[in-house]
Amino acid sequence: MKKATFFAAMALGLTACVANPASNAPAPAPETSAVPMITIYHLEGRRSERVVWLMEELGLPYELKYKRGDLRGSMAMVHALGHEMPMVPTVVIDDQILVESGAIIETILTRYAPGELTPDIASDDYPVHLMWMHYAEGSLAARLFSDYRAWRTNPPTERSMFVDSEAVVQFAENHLAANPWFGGQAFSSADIMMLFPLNVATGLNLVDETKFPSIAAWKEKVQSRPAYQRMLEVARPDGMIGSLPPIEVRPPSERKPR
Ligand SMILES: N[C@@H](CCC(=O)N[C@@H](CS)C(=O)NCC(=O)O)C(=O)O
Repeated sequence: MKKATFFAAMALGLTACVANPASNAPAPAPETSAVPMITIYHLEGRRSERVVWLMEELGLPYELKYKRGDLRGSMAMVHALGHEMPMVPTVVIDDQILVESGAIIETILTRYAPGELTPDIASDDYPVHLMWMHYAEGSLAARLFSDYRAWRTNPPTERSMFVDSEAVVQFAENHLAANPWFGGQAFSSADIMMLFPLNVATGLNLVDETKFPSIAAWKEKVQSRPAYQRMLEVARPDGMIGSLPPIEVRPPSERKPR
């Protein structure tokens, strides 16, 4: 059983050309820092898969640390780092310890792969992409897990008047009914951020999967990407382990009129 897996660096296509409005000459490409070893502390089937998937999409080298089939053992490796916020993913770049998957992804893209998996900053897609980058954790995952806790401890019998799991997933469904990707016209890191919570939504039975056909079609598309498949091979070799139990009954999806 491997504790760490190393991947060889692949050729990078990192140049991005931005027009310089002042001189009409092409602006210099953003500088790409040399890529140091990036160590990803991982739990199978959890948010750290985002970072592994990103690295596979970019063909960047990384070291993956986890105990296969042993979520507690993998968490113990994170605790051993001594960081005050032991969460997964934790990523070490040079000697700096980082948490928060969205911030980790943005750091890696901005420093080591500028212009990759991000719409042009001047395009209409850019703010949309950035919104989904943040929505994934800020509104979607947060509300899914708060509903999950409520339904496990004190199951509601009526639909909440607040924005609930169904509403946060519906917003994503509506976007995908009109756009091929969360970042608009092209696959981007927003798609990488959004997959985990959308799998949580259906996996824990927080929403009725059949009501969200655009999300289902998008999941098939992203999960068949070669980089996603490579991620599964190294980061989830035995399939999903230690899943939380799904909720049994959801409240009715119709809201009572106020
Ligand atoms: N917003 C954080 C959430 C990180 C998080 O909660 N990770 C879970 C695994 S998916 C974790 O570390 N759980 C262990 C714990 O809460 O003790 C991110 O996106 O990285």
